[in-house]
Amino acid sequence: MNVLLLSMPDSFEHMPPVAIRMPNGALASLAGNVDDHHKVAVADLVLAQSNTRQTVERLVHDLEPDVVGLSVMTFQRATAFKIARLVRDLRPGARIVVGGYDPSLAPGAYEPCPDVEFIVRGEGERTFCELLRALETSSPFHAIAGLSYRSATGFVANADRPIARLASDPPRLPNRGARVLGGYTLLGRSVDVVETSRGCTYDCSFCSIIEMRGRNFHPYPIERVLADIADARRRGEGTPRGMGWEATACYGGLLVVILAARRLFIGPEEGGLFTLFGVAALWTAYRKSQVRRGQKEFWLRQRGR
Ligand code: B12
Ligand code: SF4
Repeated sequence: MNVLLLSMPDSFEHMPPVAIRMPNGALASLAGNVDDHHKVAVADLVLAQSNTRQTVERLVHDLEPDVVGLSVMTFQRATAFKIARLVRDLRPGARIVVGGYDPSLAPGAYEPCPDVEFIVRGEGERTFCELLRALETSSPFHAIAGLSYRSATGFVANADRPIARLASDPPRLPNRGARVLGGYTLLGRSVDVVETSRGCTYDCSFCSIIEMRGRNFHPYPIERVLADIADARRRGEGTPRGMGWEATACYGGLLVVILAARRLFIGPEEGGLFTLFGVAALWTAYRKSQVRRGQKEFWLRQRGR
């Protein structure tokens, strides 16, 4: 089957696309874990913010997807509905699946969007793989854990899928080769993401992670992390050198500029803030020197710690 996986174009607050255009690691992970005979394409629409409609039209036209998957965070829900509608208009026979934080945490919110037929709740690799098998063989959906599927009376929610045991039974590596758009950058440098663990043992009030998967922590085996880094490097989207610390460095520099501007235009800052910026500047200089000495760093995508 032809499968098109889309992340939403919306960015928010401290993630303006001029500074950060990250690949969605979840979609590459899903692409790497479906059966090999499927033709999967991943498109991060944050790379097409200014021409989202045209990009979706082109992708649907060129790739003729049988299944379209949308990865959605809460603040992206309205966009997801619009994109689902657009896909439905362009390709009425495509089966539309949503996954990610918003559909997992608020599946009921998708009842009024008739274009969405399936919700993958929680971790998606296995559920999505089994859904594709069921669609391909016209099998029933009721035995697929973690799936909600639309019936005449609304969504039917199957049992939850247990959390993946990453140490003993990790998903296969992400398929970065499935990406069909390019230009991922962090502060002007190419970037990629590598997953080291899932879950968290904390419970910050603003964070959805405990609600999403419970309070737990699962690291990948280190060999798997190294293989993933090697794959990211081979694919060439990210240059695994100094990336994480460049971010620190640039933020530090930015803070100093903001401080200077505020002192000039607003007046002296309080001592605490001044100290904070001073520490940031020192940290910046320290990390910059390490990067210059060739220290290799990555933007590690880690759920929790
Ligand atoms: C790493 C991370 C980032 C990285 C993203 C790296 C990347 N692009 O991959 C960066 C720093 C860029 C980032 C940015 C933001 N993030 Co963030 N981020 C996380 C973090 C720590 C891990 C997410 C992750 O990669 N998990 C690993 C992957 C494999 O798991 P997953 O994403 O859950 O995907 C699985 C399932 O959800 C499902 N799935 C997901 N999509 C789909 C789609 C389909 C079709 C299917 C079938 C399944 C499916 O299957 C996947 C594989 O198992 C989480 C918090 C946490 N501890 O988990 C917050 C989190 C996801 N971020 C969040 C937010 C709010 C943001 C920002 C909006 C912050 C901001 N203020 O700007 C921006 C949005 C940027 C953007 N436009 O996408 C929220 C989302 C909350 C919500 N309810 O929607 C979280 C949950 C933190 C929180 N505060 O609660 N983030
Ligand atoms: S993932 Fe980060 S923000 Fe969320 S509960 Fe854990 S420590 Fe807090």
